[in-house]
Amino acid sequence: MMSLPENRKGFTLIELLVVIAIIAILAAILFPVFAQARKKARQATCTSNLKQIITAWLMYAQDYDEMVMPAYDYSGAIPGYEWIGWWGGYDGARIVPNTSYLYPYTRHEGIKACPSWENPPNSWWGVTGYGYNWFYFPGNDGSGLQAVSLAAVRTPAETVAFCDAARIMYYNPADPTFLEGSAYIQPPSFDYPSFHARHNGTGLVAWADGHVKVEKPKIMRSVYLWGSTSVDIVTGHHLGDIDRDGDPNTDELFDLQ
Ligand SMILES: [Ca+2]
Repeated sequence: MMSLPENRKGFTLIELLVVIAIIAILAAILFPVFAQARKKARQATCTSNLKQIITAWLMYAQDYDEMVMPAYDYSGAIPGYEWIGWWGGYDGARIVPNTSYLYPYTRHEGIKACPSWENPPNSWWGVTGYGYNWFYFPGNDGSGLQAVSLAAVRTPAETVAFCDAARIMYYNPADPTFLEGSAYIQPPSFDYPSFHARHNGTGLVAWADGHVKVEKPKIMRSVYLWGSTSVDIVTGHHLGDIDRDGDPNTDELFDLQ
């Protein structure tokens, strides 16, 4: 009968432990890489969503004599609640996405959701991701939302149309720092930072010329929301403004100039 040579004893406990340790070290190195890759994939989906939205927005303007898409003002629906939206009409109970201005061009409700939005969204009213530059685009002369011509936008490549957006429900007595999605983005002068940097500290912006780009949120005030919310709460939620000149009183990337 053949017997195994003396030097073939199988693994010793030490060898086994070393192998396990190496596997653990490799896993520790690779798992963050996988997580990073997942984040990047989500950002790519988000970029694609915004690209479809801004393309549909430009197509809408082409079909309506160069007048840009208006916004819906549902503020009367809940007394005291400021509520502007763009992805559907309100039927008295909820937002109906397939009635939105852009739906004939997108034919897909899913593009309104950012895959990196992890908070439970108030999706029944459709606030799951992207805010519209509602103040300058539909235009507001104090008497309500007004139509604006695409030709009135002097620098489309430097004018925000849509972006990752969320907002602090500062007047929610149960939790004054509760974050919810926002279907509108406020310009810096509103003192209501709602640009949401949910992709590794950056957020995505769709500009009026049709391109989509990452931006870093700007913090330009010492307190926010009319002096009642600390910078820590704002930055803790990854919120900020989109701005170029560092002056919170000018809306150079939002106004039509
Ligand atoms: Ca500014």
